[in-house]
Amino acid sequence: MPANPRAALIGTGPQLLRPESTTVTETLSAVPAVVRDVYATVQARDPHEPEFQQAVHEVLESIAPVLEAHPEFVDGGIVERLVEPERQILFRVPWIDDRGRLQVSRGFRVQFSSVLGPYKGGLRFHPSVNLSIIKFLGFEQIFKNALTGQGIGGAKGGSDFDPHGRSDAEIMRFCQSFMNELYRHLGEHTDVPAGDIGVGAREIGYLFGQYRKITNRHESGMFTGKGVQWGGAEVRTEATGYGAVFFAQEMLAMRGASLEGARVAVSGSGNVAIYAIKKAWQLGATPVTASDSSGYVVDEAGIDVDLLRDIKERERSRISEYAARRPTARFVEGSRPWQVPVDIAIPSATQNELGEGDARTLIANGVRAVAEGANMPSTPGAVAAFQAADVLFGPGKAANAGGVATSALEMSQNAARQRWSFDDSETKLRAIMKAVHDAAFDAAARYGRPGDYVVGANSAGFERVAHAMLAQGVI
Ligand code: NDP
Ligand code: 2IT
Repeated sequence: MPANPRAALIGTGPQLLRPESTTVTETLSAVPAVVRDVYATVQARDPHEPEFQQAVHEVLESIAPVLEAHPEFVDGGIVERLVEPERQILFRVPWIDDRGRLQVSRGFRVQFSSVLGPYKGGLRFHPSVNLSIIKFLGFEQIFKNALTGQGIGGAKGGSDFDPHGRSDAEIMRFCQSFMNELYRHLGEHTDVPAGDIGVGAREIGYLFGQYRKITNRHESGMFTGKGVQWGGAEVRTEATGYGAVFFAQEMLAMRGASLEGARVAVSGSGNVAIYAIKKAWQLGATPVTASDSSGYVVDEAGIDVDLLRDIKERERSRISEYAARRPTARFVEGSRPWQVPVDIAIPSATQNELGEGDARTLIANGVRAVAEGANMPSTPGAVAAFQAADVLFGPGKAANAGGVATSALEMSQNAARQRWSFDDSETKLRAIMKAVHDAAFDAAARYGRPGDYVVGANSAGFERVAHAMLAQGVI
């Protein structure tokens, strides 16, 4: 093992995922000067936060027509306030590894906005986590959560702790230490975390258990994504991947098309990817790729989702193992799946994993729709290329909103001490994804950009947040 495994990972992982520069240099020519100044302030205040700047730039660029139609949002300082989190918590997470050595990780929770409800958003455990990543995710979460139409604010958190290769006992000790600090900032009416990269059912169990022990409260609605045996909602596990496929289906339906017979490229092989693959099969498509941080597999017979789950979820092994056990598949090391000719792409691994060059390859190969399962997986250049080529493009804020929307359903069930069936819950998810699609589609049309789901999702989410902020005064 290298002397500093975390430094080694930071050095290699992001390079694989940075297909091009994502530095944002464009001016925001269409927005009011005061909003351009807000962006300049963000750049000056947070110069070391490129992902946060990228996320802010995209939203500000999209909402120019909203600000023109609603001068009260500009006068009310909505944008100035939104780019500054309500609260940021940074903390030390000391823990002891299996060899008895002390390790110190860094913990984060950025509580961006509680204007629509308790702070809500996942926790990410990955060595690349830093304040820029958590702030970009928390900022996106404000508008995504507003778009769902449910009463949930926006937040994100996590740690630079790397769960890969750690024993269950190490994961548990880490989660307990993480919660020893974070518990005081959480609660079913205050802040309700869930999973994200590196945080699944196992981690949520340990985090919830420690919260319960420290507070002496079985407060089931303080975390979502819990096991279905102890307060978790049916369909929460499947919701983000299923929802992304439902969103693709809605976009295609606007053009009289469907998923039937389509070839689909999915990236990632975690929670979102696995259930996107499963739902794509159920709707008559053939998902042909999956990936992880080591490379991708292409399987012309279609991805065997049970085998993928065995390898990635149960064995926590590498994706190359899939090709080793499946004669129709091959493994391509150190690369992403965007060279494979497909009709539909569902990037479901991480931010900036699909660059402009990848987008051009997908377009040349005939891609018709892209639904983002991950948060901000497409770079700004890739988004522009898809839109210029008239490819249907569903941004993460809309396309992956099914996960957090089903978290809100879990909170409702916990509050009412009810349990809804799998089928009822999936029907609700299906309806929510249609409503999210329609809200984005309608807002795009209202603001003069028909078919532009980026403008539509950002505008519809922003409108809801801005009205609530104006009503609630200068907070
Ligand atoms: P998981 O941890 O379950 O899976 C993540 C997958 O992405 C793994 O295959 C992982 O590969 C790969 N990956 C992660 N980081 C990198 C990286 N730096 N480079 C290459 N591959 C990487 O996470 P989820 O499936 O939950 O999350 C995937 C995406 O979806 C994230 O962007 C997340 O923010 C977003 N999302 C998740 C929601 C949810 O409900 N879980 C809801 C909405 C969005 P490896 O195994 O090698 O690490
Ligand atoms: O990015 C996301 O929306 C999530 N990781 C899910 C958040 C949640 O609270 O369910």
